Amino acid sequence: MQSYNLSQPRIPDLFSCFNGGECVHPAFCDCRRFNATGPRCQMVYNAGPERDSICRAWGQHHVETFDGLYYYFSGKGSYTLVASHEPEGQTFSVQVHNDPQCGSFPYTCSRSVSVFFAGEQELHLAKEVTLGGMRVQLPHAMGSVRLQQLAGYVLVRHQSAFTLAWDGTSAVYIKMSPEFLGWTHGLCGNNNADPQDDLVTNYGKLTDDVAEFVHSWQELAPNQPPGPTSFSLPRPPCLQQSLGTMQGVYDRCEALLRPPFDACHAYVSPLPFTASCTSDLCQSVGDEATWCRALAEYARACAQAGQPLQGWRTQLRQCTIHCKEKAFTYNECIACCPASCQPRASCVDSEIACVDGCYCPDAECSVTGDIHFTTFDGRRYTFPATCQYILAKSRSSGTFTVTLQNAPCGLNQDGVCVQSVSVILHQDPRRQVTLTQAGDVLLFDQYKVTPPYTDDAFEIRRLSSVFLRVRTNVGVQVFYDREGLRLYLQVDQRWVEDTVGLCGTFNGNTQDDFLYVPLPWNRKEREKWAP
Ligand SMILES: [Ca+2]
Ligand SMILES: [Ca+2]
Repeated sequence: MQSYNLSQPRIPDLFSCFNGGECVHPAFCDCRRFNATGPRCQMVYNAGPERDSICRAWGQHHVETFDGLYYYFSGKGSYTLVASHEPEGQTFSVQVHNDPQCGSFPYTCSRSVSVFFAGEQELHLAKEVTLGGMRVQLPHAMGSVRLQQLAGYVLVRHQSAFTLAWDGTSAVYIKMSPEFLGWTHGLCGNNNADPQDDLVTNYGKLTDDVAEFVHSWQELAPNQPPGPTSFSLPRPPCLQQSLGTMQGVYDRCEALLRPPFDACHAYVSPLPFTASCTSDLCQSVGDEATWCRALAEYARACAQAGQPLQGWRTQLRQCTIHCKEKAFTYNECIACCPASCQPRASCVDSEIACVDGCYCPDAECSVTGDIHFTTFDGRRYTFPATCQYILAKSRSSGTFTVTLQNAPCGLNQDGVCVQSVSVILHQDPRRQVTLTQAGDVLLFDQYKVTPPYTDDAFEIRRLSSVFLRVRTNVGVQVFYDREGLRLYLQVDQRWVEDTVGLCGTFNGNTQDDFLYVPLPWNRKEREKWAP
């Protein structure tokens, strides 16, 4: 409960403490509200047992270290978030650049991140991605580093060191690979699983003074002239608030202590996020978008810990996200490494589980008329060749393959039509269904069946006088209208990042739909896919 006395006149610096702390004596902060610690309540430990050792820096002022120490930092410059001090092997560092002019709205201020790898040019993540000042198209590979776009995020994976996710505006998440246990320093701490020893300055001093610690990691921005860097005592964001205002701020941020957020309390502590939310609301005068964004940070931490709070935005209507692209839907947890990814070669030990954002729901690829294709991601093209092609298949497994046989058709045989479509599961000819333009439904490429037909792998039905549907038990279905020359192939979310063929790479990015020709294919298969 509150420790202040309502009958007393308000002392001007009641909120001269951080993180929900209240000044009860000129030299004493009561930090109990959010279990904060430090002389001015600058820190909150995240005791959640399932935190995934991710360092997070969001808004302009919030950092939670790899080991789970949250602190408010009021810096307006550039800072080293994480750097390795491994004696040998690759070295790298990640810097964050705050907005020196940031005023009321911490999530709309500018922010960017620089990643430096030994022997490489600066990789700069802002609204765009640049390498040595040149814009980079994603996906992109450079040495052992791979860059990828996923929903609104840019993912940077270093094969043996870390994965970094940048949300495009203010938040950056970094997860180190196990070999780096204890081998980092910077604002993200030393990554040794002990939250008590994270505030080590760049001159090796363990301190409990957040301001001294943060200042020691300040860097000159790449194009900033050298000069004196300011180092003033940080000012708590709620310093000037009235008691009544603070009651309202607490009440709104303590939404994180109630349903639906309580479903995650056992895994990730909500207290650092409740505390950071109050700072954000004091700074932004209670702005609703800021409030939603502050709550979203806890939801992200839960999703990253494998406990996504599905549907929290529908329960708090104000926080609903409307996707710009009509075909996309909002998803709390888009897998960074799909479950279908076998072998998990592209997924390193340091993988961040998932990110939130607008993404393609189950995807549909279509082939219509004179062989007009629309890929899973919505890219359109025409490809009127007559041959057999792979429409789509799992890139990493043989779980499904859908092939297409085109043939000349039309009055003068000058058009091209789908002659047949086949669905093959587990590369097993006994698990094959073929629909032909003549109207036949064939099993194993030879036995005719009449729909409705069901076995352990397929369900074949006539949906209308013209549409046939083949549904599989692996999240793939085909709709075929032989008279109307229409063919639709639907795959569900488990196939994100795991399709190739004429339907493209299902990953929300139309740019790479023609890029992948996976190497392990044998020649016979490759010829099927492209002439
Ligand atoms: Ca530590
Ligand atoms: Ca694609």
